[in-house]
Parts: sequence; C-alpha cells; structure tokens
Amino acid sequence: MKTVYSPDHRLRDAKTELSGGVLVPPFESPVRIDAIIAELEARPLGDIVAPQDHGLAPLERVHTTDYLTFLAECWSEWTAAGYEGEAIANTWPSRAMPLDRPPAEIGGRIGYYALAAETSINEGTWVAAQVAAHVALSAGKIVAQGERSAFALCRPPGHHAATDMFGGYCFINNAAVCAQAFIDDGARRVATLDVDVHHGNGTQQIFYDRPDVLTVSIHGDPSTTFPYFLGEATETGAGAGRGCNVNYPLPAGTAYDRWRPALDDALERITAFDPEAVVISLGVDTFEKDPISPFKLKSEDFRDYGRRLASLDRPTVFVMEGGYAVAELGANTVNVLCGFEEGTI
Ligand code: Q9C
Ligand code: ZN
Repeated sequence: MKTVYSPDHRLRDAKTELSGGVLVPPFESPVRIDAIIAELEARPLGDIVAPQDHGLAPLERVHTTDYLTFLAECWSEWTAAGYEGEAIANTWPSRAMPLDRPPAEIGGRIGYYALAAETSINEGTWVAAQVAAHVALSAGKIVAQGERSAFALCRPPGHHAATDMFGGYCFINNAAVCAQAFIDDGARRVATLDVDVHHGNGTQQIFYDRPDVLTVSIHGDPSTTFPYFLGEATETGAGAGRGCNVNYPLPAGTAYDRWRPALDDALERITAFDPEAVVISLGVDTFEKDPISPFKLKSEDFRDYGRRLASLDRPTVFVMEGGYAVAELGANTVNVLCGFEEGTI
C-alpha cells in the first residue's frame, strides 16, 4: 500500500487549544505525523509519495466558496484587527440569536464559521489544510487508477469540517473531498466509514441528502462525547439520501468486544450498498490510552479490525483523522494498515 505524504502538514502548528478553560498546546500537532512516518520506516508498507496539486475546484465540491474565502482571509484579518493571540471564535449564531449571515468584522465572522472553540486558526493553517485535502485526493487517484488501497497520511484532520464550518481540529473535510472526487470521476456509489472515536459530523452533514454516498460512523455517544450535537442512531439521511446515513453511537468505556459487532454490522451495511470505492476516516483515538477519548481499544485490536476492513473487498482509501496518544500512534495506525494487507487475498 502506498502512502501519500507532504511535509507541508507542519504549516499547521497552532500554539493554543482552548481546553478546560485553559489555553494549552494543541493535542493535534505535527509530532503526530512524525510518529506515523517513523513507524512506516520501521515497518514499510510501500512507497511514500508526494501529493499532486489539485487546486481549489475539488474542495469547492463539498465546501462553500464563502467558507473557503473565510479560511484564506482569517489570519490576515485577525492580525489586521490588532488581536494578540491566535484566532479563536467566541460568539455564534444560536437558538437565541439566529441571524444567518456572516458579520463583516472578523471577530464575528469567525464565529459564523466555527462549530467549536477549541480550534485556533493561525498563519499556515489555510495552506496546510489545502495540502491535506490534496493528499487525500492523490490517494484517491492512486486507487482510481487500479491499486487496491492507499493511505492518505494527512493533517490537519477533516471529518468534523462541514459544508461551511470548521472545528474539532478540522478545516477541510479530506475524506469527503476524496469521496466526492470518486463520484465526479464516474463512480456511481461510494461509502465512507468513520472509525474515529468522534462522530464524523461533517461528513454526515455534507452527504446527508445524497443517495450516492453512504456515510457510516462508529463513535462515542453524543450525549457524552464531542461533537455532542450530532451522531444519534436516529439520523438516517434525508430526502433522496434517506437510509444512506448510519450511526453507531457507543457508550464511554467501549472496548473491542462491543466495538467489533458495530463494525461487523457496518460492514454488512456497506456491502449491501455495493460501493465502487470505500473511504475510511481512520482515527485511532479509540485507543485505551488516548488522552482525550473514552474508548478502550488495545493495540492488537487495530490489527484485527484492519483485517475485517479488507473483507469488504473494495478499492479502499484510508484518510488519517484523529489519534493523540503519540507514543503508540504509529503502531496503532500501521497495525490497521498491516491488518488490511494481511486480510487482502
Ligand atoms: N480537552 C478529531 O479527533 N474536544 N477531533 C477536545 C480536549 C475536541 C477531535 C477536548 C475533540 C476534537 C479529528
Ligand atoms: Zn477523533
């Protein structure tokens, strides 16, 4: 399996995350990718190749132009306004203030486009987010050209990013951009499977009324786990997309004995959908020692579920999402990919 990687992920190097009322160094940081590259050098899976530049057009297929313009302009407007720290949203449209338009001033504009406040924007964020999407697109092209699978080793992650909102460390929905590109290149049906511990709210929202993209997510119950306001099992799609969204919310403390049956059910649903390609949102923050996450998977469980993913027997793109236990991040990620190769006949 080839890995697509760009060192430009380093341009996303925020200094602050709002966590528990304190500004801390972000959990989502460049050392994450360094750890995975180090493991791929110790246990090689295949060539590590650079992404190609696909421009803005494939990003505009899932995000609005006004949102992408906001991301491009945010940091320069924030500094021009004289703010001292990184750009952090603190005021949103809400049930009590429902005006649905971006204000002119950047302090309000950032709130219009933010779904959470932990994620700071700084210099380099926009360029790194675009490159991450190009990494996912390039991995998709490798698979579209006939390889069984490819690994998009990208950051910042993407699955919380919605049509016109950022948050949860995500700006561009890399997996959604990749899935949409398969459709635009002629695939009739594509499935996304999100195994990150957090619900893939952005991916769900982007494709919610679409019959051609099945979105499936296994995650911490939103009553206890970020992003809190989406991810219930009752969310099954709308309009022409009715029946094409599947959520498996699981309680905090879930270990592999409870996670695996959800995966097996998800794999049945995907097989019944008969997709021409599968995009896996690969978050390994289900790990028992993850510092911000409530699930209890062990390192060997990642290998086992990698094997099960191969049983789908479809062209498969792995797109990196979360995972914050840096010491074991490389091993857990490569375990999934190795398991997948072992499970591939
Ligand atoms: N004090 C992804 O895994 N809440 N995003 C963090 C830490 C936000 C996770 C709370 C978690 C976002 C891609
Ligand atoms: Zn996550």
